[in-house]
Amino acid sequence: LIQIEQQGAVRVMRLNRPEALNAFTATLLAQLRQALEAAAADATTRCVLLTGSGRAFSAGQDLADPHVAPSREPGAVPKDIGHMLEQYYIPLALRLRSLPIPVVAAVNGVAAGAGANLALGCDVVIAAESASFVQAFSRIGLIPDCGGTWLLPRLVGRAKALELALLGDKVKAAEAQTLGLIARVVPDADLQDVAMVLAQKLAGMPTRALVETRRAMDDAMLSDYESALKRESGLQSQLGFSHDYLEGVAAFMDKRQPEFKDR
Ligand code: LHQ
Repeated sequence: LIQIEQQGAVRVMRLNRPEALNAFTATLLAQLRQALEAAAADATTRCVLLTGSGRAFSAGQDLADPHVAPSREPGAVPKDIGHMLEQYYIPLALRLRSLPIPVVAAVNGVAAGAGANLALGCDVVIAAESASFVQAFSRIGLIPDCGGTWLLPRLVGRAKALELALLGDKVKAAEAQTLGLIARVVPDADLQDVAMVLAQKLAGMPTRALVETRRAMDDAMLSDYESALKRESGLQSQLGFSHDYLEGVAAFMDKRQPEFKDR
């Protein structure tokens, strides 16, 4: 259900259930998590590019999946759909956010529900002009999950976050960019190429510094200014001992291209 392709140091993961708009089943979610683990464990992979095949990035949880579909039989025992989050989505969202390499999301079409929020949790999110984002949860009586309640107000502020989450309307890529929900919009025909160039660029950069930047920013969201300054200093100390710092400064001084290799 996931197409995996290696292009140099970039591992492309393509959600591949196009007939169902790449809606998530337990199997697809397990495969995605496994693919992330494999990329994390492979020392030659320095960036992940996550995208979808067909006309959607992902329609979110597959609502026909027996794990979550409420039974319509009278007297049927209701399911605890929270299990699906505990067992599949939370570990996946945590792994995406803690991966030792950067993750680019190339949103090729509609991203709804968990599909939207998993994409928005990636490090750099770019989208095709025809892509869109839908906080579909409220439409079916749920709240934003996969980090939506955390991500949305941080990305776009409380007023817009609540508007997006309460109304559950489709937001086009251009508006998503204006709001600060995503980084960049590109013409449909260019999405895969632009995403690959971006991913290759990140793959050639000092991976540890990139990953610590992500972590420091996430941590800073929860802390005061002085604590953030001190955490930056602690991380800077560690990075100062790294090969990539030595190499980066040496290459700058020698006016040559650096060769980064830490991970
Ligand atoms: C679908 C789906 C879908 C099944 C389209 N499932 N079939 C976590 C854990 C526990 C519980 C619940 O949730 C979660 C997290 C979540 O992700 S909750 C949110 C789940 N997702 C949604 O509610 C989105 C539902 N889908 C839509 O709103 C629309 O389909 C979108 C906006 C994605 C696309 O709209 P259109 O481009 O107009 O396509 P469409 O609606 O015509 O869909 C095409 C087909 O895909 C259609 O089937 P059909 O047999 O008529 O061709 C849809 O029923 C099916 N489909 N999403 N999530």
